Amino acid sequence: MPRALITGITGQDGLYLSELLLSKGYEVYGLMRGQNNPKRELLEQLVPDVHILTGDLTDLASLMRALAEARPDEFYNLGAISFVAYSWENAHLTTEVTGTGVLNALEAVRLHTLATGQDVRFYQASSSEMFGKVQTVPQNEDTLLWPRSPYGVAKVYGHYMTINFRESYGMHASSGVLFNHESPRRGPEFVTRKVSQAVARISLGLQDGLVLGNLEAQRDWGFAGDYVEAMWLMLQQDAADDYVISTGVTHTIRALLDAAFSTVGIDDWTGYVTQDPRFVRPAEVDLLVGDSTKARERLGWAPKVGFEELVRMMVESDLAEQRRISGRS
Ligand code: NDP
Ligand code: GDR
Repeated sequence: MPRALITGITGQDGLYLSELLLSKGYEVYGLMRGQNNPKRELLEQLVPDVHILTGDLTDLASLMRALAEARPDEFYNLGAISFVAYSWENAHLTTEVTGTGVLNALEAVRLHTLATGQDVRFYQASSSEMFGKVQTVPQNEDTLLWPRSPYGVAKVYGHYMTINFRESYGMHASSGVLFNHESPRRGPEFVTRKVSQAVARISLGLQDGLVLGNLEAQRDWGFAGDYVEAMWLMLQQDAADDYVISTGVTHTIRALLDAAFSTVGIDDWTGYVTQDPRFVRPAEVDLLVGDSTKARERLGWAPKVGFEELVRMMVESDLAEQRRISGRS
């Protein structure tokens, strides 16, 4: 039975990836931080077969302990401070967790291999945010990186450190440059879930309106369930490498609003949405659209869920949740 250790187990991707690996017969270990993590209950409810270990990406010894206990064949480093807007206000902390945390994870795996002789394949959760002020459209594995946020800068560090460990120590370390991927499990601070939750509440008469920032930004949005499959595929290859994972189709926030409101029968949303500079970022990433030709040709990976279906899935899930919470139909 193959064994896997996942950091960021309580996040959106951690949940989908652990379900995928469990369905493939893996023994799955998840690293959870904090002495009383509020997400523990949900984790135990959704994936009761995951073995929970405590640890933190900023604490090398805790990672080494987790590795000694899990003895994984595969290590998926999904843990991060992942909210881009937050990273300007907490730049140093973001650097420590999202950037230096990757070095800690790589070092822990390297030292574990030296001590035990066990080879561990490593996955790093890199991001399209690294492309930032995009130098080509669409973006692929050769596009120059030009991050625009402390989060993006930290991810670039983790990305190059992963490549460096592969080249310096021959580690099977792959980096997935994933574009935005969403789901009903997306955190409510991210724009897709903020919109789907608000649209559900507005249609049930529980909320009057929605306040957003930049409506012109464009994102290449896919479904998280499809994207965790690409992570797993990367670690099944003979040689480690880097891959862009995306749908190749980009939409504005306005198009997201069109799709979400139309799900509840509202064609003109302008009366519900206002803009506030509070949600506008100091530097924006205007046009993200990925080219996943390499992943398609070498991994045989392609996204299954399209934009309209994804938005509908999220709004319908939030409608069901809001009906349950409020008792309204
Ligand atoms: P989430 O924000 O949902 O999850 C982040 C996870 O990291 C949580 O489990 C969180 O734990 C954990 N974490 C935070 N700080 C630490 C720490 N100090 N030590 C250990 N774990 C920590 O992110 P996603 O699931 O959406 O994303 C997974 C990874 O993929 C992240 O690295 C993200 O940056 C990256 N990524 C995501 C994309 C997306 O569109 N979703 C696109 C490209 C990259 P806790 O619950 O305790 O806060
Ligand atoms: P992003 O996701 O920054 O791309 O990072 P987010 O959903 O936060 O923002 C997407 C775009 O929407 C615009 N926007 C708003 N965003 C938020 N959160 N709230 C608002 O009110 C709002 N109004 C407009 C933003 O300006 C932006 O252009 C996500 C994270 O998962 C990262 O961890 C990951 O690396 C990248 O995707 C790829």
